[in-house]
Amino acid sequence: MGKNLTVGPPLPGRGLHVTCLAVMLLCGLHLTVTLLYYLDVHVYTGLMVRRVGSLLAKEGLSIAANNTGPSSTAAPGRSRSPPLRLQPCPETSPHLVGPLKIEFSQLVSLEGAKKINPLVREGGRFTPVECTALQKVAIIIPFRNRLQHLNYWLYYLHPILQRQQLDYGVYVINQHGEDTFNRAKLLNVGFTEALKEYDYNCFVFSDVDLIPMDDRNIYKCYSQPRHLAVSMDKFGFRLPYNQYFGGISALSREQHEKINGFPNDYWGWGGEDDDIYNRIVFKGMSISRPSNGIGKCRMIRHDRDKNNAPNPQRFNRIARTRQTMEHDGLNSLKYKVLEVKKYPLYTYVDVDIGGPGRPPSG
Ligand code: UDH
Ligand code: NGS
Repeated sequence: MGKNLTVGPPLPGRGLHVTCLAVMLLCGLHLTVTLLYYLDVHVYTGLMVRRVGSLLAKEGLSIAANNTGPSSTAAPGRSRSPPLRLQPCPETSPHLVGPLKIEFSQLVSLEGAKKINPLVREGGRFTPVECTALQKVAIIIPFRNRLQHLNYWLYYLHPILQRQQLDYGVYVINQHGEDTFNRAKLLNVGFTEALKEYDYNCFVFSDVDLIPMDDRNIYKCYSQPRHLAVSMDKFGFRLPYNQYFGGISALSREQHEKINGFPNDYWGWGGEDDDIYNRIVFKGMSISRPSNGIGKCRMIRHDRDKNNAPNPQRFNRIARTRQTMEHDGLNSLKYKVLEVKKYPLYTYVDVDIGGPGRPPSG
């Protein structure tokens, strides 16, 4: 009898049993891995959202309403790359506060601007951690000798741009030397240099002395080129004329390339923005604008700059945009970068763009 007591069933049955056991083991393993993965992503995302949410609620939003940025030095998400499964940010950011109090009675230091923007990374980069930004925006500022204006700009704009949930970078393009200023060429340089660093798909071109008075004026791109400085204090909060495209504008990479960028040949003050307007219209596009209320901006008052006298050729030039735009623009842009420096709140590009009748060095 004892001899007949076998441990398992006869051979064919035992084979089946082993297969069943193996399948069950595999299923168990699969379940465990799925569970671990699920827990990791969700616990981590949850933590991040809660951390950022409380940061924004506690510090960012309340202080932002007073026109400053978050004051905590904690920087969620910096030590670890963002989780893989972030949702796209909503069309309208929940952090916007609307009208803002903008004033220039007290001087602002770079240190002050830095302190209130602890989440901005070196070079003036920011990426929301709670969602995937809808656009990658390079903000390009033409610049020379306006440091105090730049401090105000950084102080006011960084908190606004963060509340707008943009993946953005700030590029200050400094015209080296004393030649006549050339705003539009500097903007072309900014477009080209920013693209060397990151796959930006939207470009906001802003004068250094213009601050929006409402954070619903979003620094992003639309299906048509966007004009943002529609209602400036110096013009009595109205457009000076219908075709006005100066101050702050936004073009997607495609829109900018479609018009061959901006003209390189407007030396001195005036007309380059009208040329850009012409280019847009000649390529069959139109201008999109926020409402007058949302598009309110303040300009920092200043005297006329040195080496930026009104350009006597500007009227002749804007009369010929249709012809010149084909060969003057991104396809003829020549310059020499002398230095790229990463500051905490912006990337500084010092550039030789030449002068009227003088090609760039090198
Ligand atoms: N810019 C500089 N440095 C200069 C000249 C211009 O940084 O020397 C930049 C700056 O970003 C400025 C932008 O280029 O905001 C446009 O400059 P602009 O001179 O064309 O326009 P803005 O409206 O001044 O600043 C116009 C002349 C103001 C005369 C005022 C007399 N009360
Ligand atoms: C127009 C200029 C634009 C300039 C606008 C506002 O006359 O370049 O005034 O200037 N066009 C020409 O001169 C052809 S502002 O008052 O901001 O200095 O942007």
